[in-house]
Order: sequence, then structure tokens, then C-alpha cells
Amino acid sequence: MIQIASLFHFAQRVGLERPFLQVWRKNISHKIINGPRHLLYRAWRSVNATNLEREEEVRNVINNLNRFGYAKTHVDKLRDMPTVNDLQDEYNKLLEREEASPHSRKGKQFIRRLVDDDYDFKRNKNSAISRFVTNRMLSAIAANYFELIPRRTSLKVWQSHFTGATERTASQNWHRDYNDKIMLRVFLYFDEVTELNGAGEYVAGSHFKGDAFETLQYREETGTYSTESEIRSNFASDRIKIANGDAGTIVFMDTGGLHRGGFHPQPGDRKVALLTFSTAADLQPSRMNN
Ligand SMILES: O=C(O)CCC(=O)C(=O)O
Repeated sequence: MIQIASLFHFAQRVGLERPFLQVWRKNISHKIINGPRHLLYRAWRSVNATNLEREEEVRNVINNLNRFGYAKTHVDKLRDMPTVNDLQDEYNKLLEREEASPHSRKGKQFIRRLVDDDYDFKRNKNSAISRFVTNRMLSAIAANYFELIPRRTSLKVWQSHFTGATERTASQNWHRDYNDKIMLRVFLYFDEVTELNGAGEYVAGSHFKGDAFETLQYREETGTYSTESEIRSNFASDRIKIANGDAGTIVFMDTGGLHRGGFHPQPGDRKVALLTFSTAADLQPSRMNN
């Protein structure tokens, strides 16, 4: 996979990103890379998964994800999740640690990175965040959505915040992620999140399984994000989902679809974790150490 990622970076450098992605996303390359994981999934499903999928909330999330590329639930609704209090306690400790020894803000001044793919799972085996990340319901949802055994490839814990800027920057603009044609980012809120403190937005149906996967594709390769007016002229307003929610809310997004987030129009912050599940064809090498 590392060689493929290097090849991809080379293609980007010489302006061949788009043809590279088109070939990479074809079923054949996907099937070869993910073949063994599809087989494993079928075996696992026949033994284990049906019990998990029988849980009503797991089924709701899977149905919404398949249909919209987007779903929302809460830690209180999924079995074996940590409590909101335990999650908030751990978040506050991570924030104290970050204040004492800050991570880089590389490219996103509006984000304080409390965890940047460097969470120590070995030392914190039973922590609230470890229990969230390794929760069997989340893995079952990702496996069912991808129809293969997924990989966890990234864990970030962020405090995004108001900077005084009135214009959106970077991922605050509409974009797609190009790591893979299908992927799953799971956002966990440690506090209430609304449109005034960074809530993400998602165009329902713009994911690979949806009806608008080809709309506004490959825009970011030229460094241009999709504009608000392009989104509004291509999609009815009821297709735009707003990822707001109280502490403990879990938002699932296939970020191969059109999304944006982290914009703060007024003073305030968003306390959030982002856990990524990928297929084996993700072009970004996994950074997780769990
Ligand atoms: O919610 C955010 O801050 C943006 C996240 C994002 O663009 C992504 O995860 O790809």
C-alpha cells in the first residue's frame, strides 16, 4: 500500500491525479485489493455479524448510511459505549496535556489537535476513547457498509474554534475526500455542536452508493473547492444534512461524498473526535497504532 500511495503522490505531482484515481477506483483494482477482506467478511458475517445487525439502532445507522452516506446516533443508543461523562473527563485531560505541549496546527489554524493519530492505545487500553474506538457496533456498521472487514486508519481529537476569520478556509469549504471511493468517518461530540460552533454539513446521496457520486467530482485536484452556489444549483436544500447534536452524538459520514465542517462564525468551539474506517484500497497509509 505504501508503494501505491507513493505512486499516487507522483501522479499528483505530474498532474495525472484524475486518471490515476479513475483507474484506481475501477471495480477491478478495488476487487483485487479488497478481495480477501470481502471473503473474510462473508465468513465473519455468517458467524457473528447477524447478531450485531439485529440491534435496531445498528440497523438504522446502516440503512441511513447506505441511502444517504450519512447517519446520526448517540453513545446511549449503542451497546457497550463509554458514558458521556467518562468521554468528557478524558477529553479535558487531553486538552490540559495539549495546552502544556501543543501539537502543530499545520495548515488549519482553526484546529487545536489534541490527538493527531498518536493516541497510545496500549497504555490506555480501557480508557473511554479506547472503548469508543474499539466498540463492536462501530466495526459492525463499517463492515456492513463496506461489505468487507474494515481497517481503522485514523484517530483525531480536535478542538476547532473561532479565529475571527469571516471567510471559510480549507475543509470548511465543500469538498470530497479522495483516499478511496468509499470510506467512513465517525465524528463523536464531547459537547453540544450546532451551526454556530462548527457543525459539519453533508449532501445526502453524494456518496459512492448514492445517485450523485459523479456530481462535482475532481474539483479539489485544481485547488478549487465546490462553491455554495454550485451546491445550491445542483441539490435541493432538503438534501443538505446538518450534523448538529448534543454531547455523545455520533455522526457517520462517507466523506467520499460532498461535505464541509468546522466553520465558526462566532466565538465558541467544537470538541470532537474523528475516527476513520477504510477499505484496503485507501490511498492514505494508515496512521493508527492500535
Ligand atoms: O468537520 C470538519 O472539521 C471537516 C472534516 C472533514 O472535512 C473531513 O473529515 O474530511
